[in-house]
Amino acid sequence: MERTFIAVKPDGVQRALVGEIIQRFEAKGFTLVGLKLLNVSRELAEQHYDVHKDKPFFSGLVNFITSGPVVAMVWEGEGVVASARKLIGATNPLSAEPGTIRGDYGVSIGRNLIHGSDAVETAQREIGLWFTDGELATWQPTIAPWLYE
Ligand code: DAT
Ligand code: MG
Repeated sequence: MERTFIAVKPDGVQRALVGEIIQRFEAKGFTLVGLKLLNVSRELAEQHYDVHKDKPFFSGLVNFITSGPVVAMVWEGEGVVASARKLIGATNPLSAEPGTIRGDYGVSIGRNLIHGSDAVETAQREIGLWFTDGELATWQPTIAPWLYE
C-alpha cells in the first residue's frame, strides 16, 4: 500500500492546528502508520530539503523548520501521495484553494503549515529519513471494507 510523509511545520504546531490537520487525513480515509513530535536537527532539515539547497530561501527554510517542534507522520492509502498534496493545497497559501489546509489557514509561503511528499519515490526517501522501521505500525483498519471495494 502506498505511503506518504507528512509534517506539520513549527507554525502549524504553534497555531494549534495539529488536531485539525490530522482530522482531515483521518476523515478522508487514510491510515496513520507513523506519528511523532520532535525538534528537528539541522542535519535532518538540510537532508530533508536537500533538493532546495541552491535556492535563495534555503537557509530561511532550514532555520524555520528547526525553530520549534514538528509533527512528523506517515499516512497510508491508495493514491495517498497525490491526494495528500491536494488536501494540502498549493505551496503559496494565498494561491491555495479554500478547502485545502494551506488555503484555509495560511497567508504566506514561508509559513505554509505543512509538508507533503511530492512523489512516491520522494515519499520513500523522506519516510526513511524521518522514521525507523520500528516506528511504523502495520495494521488493518476495521473500516477498510467501507473504504475500498
Ligand atoms: P512544497 O512544500 O509545496 O512541496 P517546495 O518543495 O517547492 O513546496 O518548497 C519547499 C518549501 O520551501 C515550501 O513549502 C515553502 C518554502 N518555499 C518554497 N518556495 C519559496 C519561496 N519562493 N520563498 C520562500 N519560501 C519558499
Ligand atoms: Mg516540496
